[in-house]
Amino acid sequence: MTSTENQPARSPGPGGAVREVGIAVIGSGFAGLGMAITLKRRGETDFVLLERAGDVGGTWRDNTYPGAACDVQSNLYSFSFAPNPDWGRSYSRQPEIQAYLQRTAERFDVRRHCVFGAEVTSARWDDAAQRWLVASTAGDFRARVLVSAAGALADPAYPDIPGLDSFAGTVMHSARWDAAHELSGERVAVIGTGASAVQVVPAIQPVVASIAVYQRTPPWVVPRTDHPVRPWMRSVYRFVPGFQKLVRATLYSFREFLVIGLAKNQRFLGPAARLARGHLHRQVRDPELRRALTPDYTIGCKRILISNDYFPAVAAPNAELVTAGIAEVRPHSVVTSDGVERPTDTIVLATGFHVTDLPIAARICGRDGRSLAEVWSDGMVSNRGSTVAGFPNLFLLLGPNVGVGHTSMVYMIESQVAYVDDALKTMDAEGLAVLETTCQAQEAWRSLIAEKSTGTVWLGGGCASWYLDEHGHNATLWPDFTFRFRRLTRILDRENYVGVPAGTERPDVAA
Ligand code: N01
Repeated sequence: MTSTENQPARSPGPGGAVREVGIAVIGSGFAGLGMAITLKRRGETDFVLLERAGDVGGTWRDNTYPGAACDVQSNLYSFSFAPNPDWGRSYSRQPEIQAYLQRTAERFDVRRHCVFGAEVTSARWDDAAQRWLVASTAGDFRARVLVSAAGALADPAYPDIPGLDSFAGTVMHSARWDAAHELSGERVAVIGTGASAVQVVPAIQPVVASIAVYQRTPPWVVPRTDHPVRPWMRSVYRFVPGFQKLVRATLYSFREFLVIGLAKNQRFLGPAARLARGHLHRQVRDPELRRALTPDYTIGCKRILISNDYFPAVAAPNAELVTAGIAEVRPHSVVTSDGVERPTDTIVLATGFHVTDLPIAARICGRDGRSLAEVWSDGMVSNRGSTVAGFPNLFLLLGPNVGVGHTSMVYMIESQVAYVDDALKTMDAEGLAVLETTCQAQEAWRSLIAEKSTGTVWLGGGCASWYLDEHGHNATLWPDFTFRFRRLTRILDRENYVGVPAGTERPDVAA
């Protein structure tokens, strides 16, 4: 797709004229920026990033709760083409990651392709025009190609707890934090004990009057080997970039070993379980509390959490771990199923995101008018987590079965971006107006995922998790080594696609 346009992104012109673009990318988090930078680096400029918020950053812009940090080391959780020698800590906190994304967007000059305040409300494939018609809160676009980089951790999930709407105090989701709200001296309820909760609880416990942590399922928690990066080490990274690459490769390889236990043979998870049990033992003295914090499922079935201060925070004198289920919320309290009523000023919902029921899926409609959500009602299907039959010229970043819990999502994003970029180059090279994957390719991919998922800890580890869809299928995780995913997405599997040359009609494809 050669560039025909080289101008700053802007909302549609006066009168709401529809703007023509080559490629419309939804979202400007790691995935959207990675796509944009890749396009830019090869000279493509006819694209826009449609961003519903007012800045780039995605989940790292939105998750500003106290204690928000990454649980993958920054030398790995960053773009391979934009290493940062200046990370202040081995595991960076949210402000530093967000600043990195902002800086990277500036450095590669992709900000001028961003249309901020552009929430995509619908995207419809027009088969006659061979274009995506994209409606957004900042105007309408006609795009030859649509890339959804909306992400899986974009839309907070709010729990369906009776009476929650009637609560008279403040209710905040961890991903929609209200920094202006003063928590000091308050009685706070935190609902959920996932990756967000184990970060927010220790960050607020010292300032609140009391904190009740409502736990449905205890997480496995291992120590966090976080440390500041010394100035001399930053100098080494700056002047010997090869060394930082080596550190990155070492971190990557070390984390990949976990896949052996998670996806191949759960016996190899033994050392991780012992590490987590020892951590709990050292940090929590009270046997009853320890018991309540001990998971009864195999480690890795849910995301393994890393924290040095979660257990001490829960064991603090002003904290209480509540294991009874929440029966209802009243205007000034939370009531559990055992009848205990705890007066509460603020409720923090650390209850996660819509992952297997992505809201964006309901807004993207394919060739037959059905939305992705409708097509996926029996389970999310795709070819390589990137394309879906019936949705021509649509590419998904962070689509089905691309998630990972053990390593950096940025690695997966870069793998997918390379795949999408190769697809776009193939379209240009072959003069294709339309590229669409086949149902057969999708079925083959579904079988591959099912086969690889068999015997993994995510299916057999004895827990319920958002990794699985309502049918109990692995809908979100890549169930193998990530280098295998990279190999499968290195170039476009052209044989799995139907291409329609410009100026011709699409041939019928057997379902
Ligand atoms: O959300 P979660 P999260 N009543 O879905 C509980 C990423 N992340 O925001 O386990 C009571 O993991 C639920 O209980 P249960 C990372 O990918 C990354 O913490 O279902 N409880 C669980 O404890 C992560 O995986 C970083 O029984 C309810 C919790 O809420 C993803 O974000 C940092 C409930 C939800 O946990 C999501 O993590 C933070 C209800 N009705 C997050 N509904 C990094 O460092 C839900 N729960 C990269």
